[in-house]
Amino acid sequence: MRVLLISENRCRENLVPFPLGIACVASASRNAGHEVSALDLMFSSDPVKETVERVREFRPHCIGLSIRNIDNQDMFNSEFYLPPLRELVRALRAETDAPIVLGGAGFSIFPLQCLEYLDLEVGVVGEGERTFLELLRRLENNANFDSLPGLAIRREGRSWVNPPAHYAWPGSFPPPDRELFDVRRYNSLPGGTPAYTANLQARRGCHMRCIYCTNPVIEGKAVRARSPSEVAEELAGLEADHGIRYVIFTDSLFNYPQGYTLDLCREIASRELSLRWWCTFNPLFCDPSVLEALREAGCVGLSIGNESGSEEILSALRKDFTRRHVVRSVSLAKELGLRTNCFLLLGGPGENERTLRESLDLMLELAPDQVTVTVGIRVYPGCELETLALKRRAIEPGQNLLYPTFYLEPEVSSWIYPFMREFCAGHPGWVL
Ligand code: B12
Ligand code: SF4
Repeated sequence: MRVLLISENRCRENLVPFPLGIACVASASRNAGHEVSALDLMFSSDPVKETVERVREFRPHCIGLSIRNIDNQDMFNSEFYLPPLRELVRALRAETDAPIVLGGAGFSIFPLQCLEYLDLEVGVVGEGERTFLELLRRLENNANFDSLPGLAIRREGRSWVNPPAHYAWPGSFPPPDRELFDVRRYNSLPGGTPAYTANLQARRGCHMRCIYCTNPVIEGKAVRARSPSEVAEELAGLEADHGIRYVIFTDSLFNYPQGYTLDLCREIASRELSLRWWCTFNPLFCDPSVLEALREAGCVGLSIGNESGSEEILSALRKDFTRRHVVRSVSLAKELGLRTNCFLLLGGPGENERTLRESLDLMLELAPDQVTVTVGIRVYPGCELETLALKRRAIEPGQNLLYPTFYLEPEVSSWIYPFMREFCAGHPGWVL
């Protein structure tokens, strides 16, 4: 089949990521013998025009549309990304009868809401490779796909999601296609504005239970890691084949499990790459041997998801680690010369003036290179925060959370944002 795959992400907040997910779907589709055309709208000056032109040229039998971001997750400067996407879908519908299949991280959180908002029929929830191929096979054979695992369907007034059969990755799918979606366009070094960054994934899944987080919903709760040599080979290929100098790992828990992380770092170090990389670091699994191995393998910095410096808030968010873990992680990383970016997620359940002060004091004491601050927590369906927000009447039963919705503790809601804006302005390295 002729398959057109579109990455619609045009968000330039934070770092601008290579469209890794749809690049995975592209290589799986090509391997299965489909003719694939790729369209990355990040760099387009007129996305609708460019998309329509591509459809006329390529005449796809099926269109895959990846939705990474729904909004910018910023309570005080909220941007909702779906209205321009609706225009794009309308233009596609006017041009072709080819089925339009949705997928991606944002879509997987809100499958039925996205189908409704965009007035479409079908999408793939979670891991895309296998389900999308099976859907293509059934479309090609005019076969029924109503009960295909991993599909969300909306038709004739009914809508439903078929749970995925099981998660198949890793190792069973080919590495992402970085030619069709051209990774060379994502080759800035840190500090570039915006910073277009290449990326790589070694593991999927997270077994933790932080109350606000969608990762276990998107990727599943079981941590599944690829073979260290395969990941190191892919990293080496980014440097050798595409000239990439800097990479971010997308794994949510890069330092877990410890044995795997050590093996992976050893494999990467053995390739003697000049490329440098950055990853996440969870304070709960902090071990000096891991930090040393990371540095030896070319890691230059860590995103440390501490979120708070108050024991009470850490516990309310179910972070499963304490201040002691945070102190140890940041101190050890700094001793080893790794750059550190700590995160503060403020205004969640139980936040008050004292807990806020504890967080600020801890960050001032540890002095990481950057503190990234978020005020107000985005409420997502299926997360414990949703239940809590309902109980506290911060949201209404049945409220459509597709439209950016946040939890902000009433006790701090009137002053915390202006206070933090001023605080960050007065502290270099603090970003709100
Ligand atoms: C890593 C990450 C980042 C890194 C990216 C670094 C980099 N260079 O890649 C950083 C920290 C920079 C970042 C920034 C942001 N992020 Co972010 N990020 C993630 C994370 C953890 C992983 C994304 C990823 O690359 N996964 C790996 C790839 C392989 O998986 P995938 O894209 O999901 O693709 C698979 C499936 O979805 C599916 N699929 C994908 N496309 C398609 C298409 C079709 C047709 C089909 C069938 C299937 C399919 O198949 C793929 C392979 O199995 C996700 C959460 C998550 N677990 O998904 C959040 C996530 C995507 N981010 C999110 C957000 C909001 C942001 C920011 C806006 C935050 C901010 N204000 O700064 C920015 C936006 C950046 C930008 N310009 O786009 C939200 C999006 C939801 C929302 N509310 O919009 C998520 C879901 C986290 C969350 N809160 O739930 N992010
Ligand atoms: S915040 Fe991090 S550790 Fe917690 S559930 Fe999400 S990905 Fe896992």
